[in-house]
Amino acid sequence: MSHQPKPLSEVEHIKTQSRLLRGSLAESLEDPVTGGLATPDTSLIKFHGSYQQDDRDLREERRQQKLEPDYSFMLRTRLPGGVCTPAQWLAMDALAREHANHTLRITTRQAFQLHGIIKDDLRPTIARINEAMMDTLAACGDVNRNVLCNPNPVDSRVHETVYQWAVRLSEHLLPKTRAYYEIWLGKEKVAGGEDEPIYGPTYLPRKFKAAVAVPPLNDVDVFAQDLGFIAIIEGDALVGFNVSVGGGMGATHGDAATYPRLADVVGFISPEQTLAVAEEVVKIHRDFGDRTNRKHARLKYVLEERGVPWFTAELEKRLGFALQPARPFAFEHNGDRFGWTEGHDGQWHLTLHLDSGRVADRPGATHLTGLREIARIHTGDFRLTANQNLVIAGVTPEAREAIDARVTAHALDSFRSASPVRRNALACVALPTCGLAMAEAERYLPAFVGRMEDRLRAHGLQDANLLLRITGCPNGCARPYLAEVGLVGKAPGRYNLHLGGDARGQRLNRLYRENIDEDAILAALEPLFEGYARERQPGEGFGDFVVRAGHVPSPSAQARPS
Ligand code: SRM
Ligand code: SF4
Repeated sequence: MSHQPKPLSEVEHIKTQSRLLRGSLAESLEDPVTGGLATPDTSLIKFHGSYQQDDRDLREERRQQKLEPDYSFMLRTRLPGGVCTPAQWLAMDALAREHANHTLRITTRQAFQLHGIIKDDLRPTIARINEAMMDTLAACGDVNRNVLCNPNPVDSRVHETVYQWAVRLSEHLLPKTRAYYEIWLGKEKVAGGEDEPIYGPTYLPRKFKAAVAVPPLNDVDVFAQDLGFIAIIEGDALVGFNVSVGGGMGATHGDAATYPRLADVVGFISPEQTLAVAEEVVKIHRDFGDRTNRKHARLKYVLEERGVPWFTAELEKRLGFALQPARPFAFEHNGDRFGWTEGHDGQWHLTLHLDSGRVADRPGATHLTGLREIARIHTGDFRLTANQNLVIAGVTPEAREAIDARVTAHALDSFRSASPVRRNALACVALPTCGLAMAEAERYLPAFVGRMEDRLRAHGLQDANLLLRITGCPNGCARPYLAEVGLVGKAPGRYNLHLGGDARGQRLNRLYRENIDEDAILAALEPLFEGYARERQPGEGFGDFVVRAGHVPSPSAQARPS
């Protein structure tokens, strides 16, 4: 019997025929008959940093009225390491008010998202982002995404060096097609000769994510990434990076062939080898990733199925040199450090907490206005954190008072009063914009945290530094499988409860209860909080406790897939 090769997934054909990401995007944008795009262009626009969405709160009503869905577009910036200037902040703020839904969203990959842009406003919005010296190219799509970097250059000058590597990585792995500049910025069409030397004409089988971490902080959750660079610092100098590969969070309910996976550390490299290593890891994904099934196409499945020794040998063959043995490193935490911290040069940095990274003006909490006012007087920069928070960085001692006054006036000071569980919590966007959401996340987080705080307080655990992450579906955009308590949306009002992450981003949690509502979640947590209050060891986190006490299996007993 002849063995039939599996057919390529639909998106592979769209990429092949797209003429390096052009498709009929230009025509779709001009089409006055619909607020949406032609179907193939909805895949291609992702590579340009945008998603076509519709307001899911209005979907049923519009269907009944026989109207097309209320189409609008989400736009995501590429912002390596999440660093932007006050002028860039002001540009994003103006676009949020003029063309989007009057909010800015700081994402779990240190980028800005705008929501609710209508089709006709896409071009002017993208043009202004580019005028502000940012872009949206490769913010989504089957390419290397925004490169994460530890955002807080407080400890030493080495952080600046490391950040520069994140920028270089992002630039090196950018698609080379001119399509972005033609379609959005009106640049002249290129007649032939264009090439994608790293990606080739069909790009990657799936998205690819890279991060640079600086121990002891793992705020970028480096083991959730396809490719990680863990800075090894001796004295005050960057001597190189440990390289990690094959992490990822996404899974599909009920499909055991999909699962979250922690990256493996495969070796150590010197700084000047960084770009070559990144390029070859990307090319291994390009050549070996599964192009027949998008749910099975991430690099993590190549690692899992072919094995780490195979991967390392393939990488070294392509590089023409061997990786050195990995150097020792230790992570202490994957959260942010809130409040004011003093940097090596006498400058100050203020980390603010923002609920799910949403910057909006709400009654009594005028965050959008407050940050606009701060951006107008700030002379340093802003750093978006991978935990959806914001650092006002590089503040002179004299300027602190003026910043503090605005922080207080606009109720941006929840980092002072909020409980640790609220400050650390993450929630993905979910409803109403995310087309894949099965349950609420961002809109649900404040109420759920409130009920959890009540239960923690009842057990004297109000100061517990517990890490909660909620997502509206199993794709894992808030990295819920690394949380001590993870809620993963299953259906409206119902979640899978995962327990046992370690607050250092080094242990996956486990499914503890399936498809339960809020009351059942709190009931399941109640005896665990009680046991934690009674039996915890000094300094022991909740995730470590539930593993030690045997409520979830220890990692050595974990079988994959979960
Ligand atoms: Fe995500 C898809 C939002 C970080 C794994 N993600 C989506 C989409 C675009 C939904 C869609 O495909 O239609 C969501 C848009 C919602 C909206 O309305 O804005 C979305 N993802 C987000 C953001 C905004 C969540 C947030 O609250 O911050 C994050 C944007 C990051 C950025 O700036 O680039 C975001 N997504 C992540 C992360 C975390 C990370 O990268 O560290 C993950 C898990 C890590 C990983 O990739 O394994 C993640 N997103 C996914 C997946 C699952 C991919 C997979 O391997 O199966 C999807 C679904 C997909 O790609 O088909 C997805
Ligand atoms: Fe949407 Fe699911 Fe990602 Fe949440 S985790 S933003 S619901 S894709």
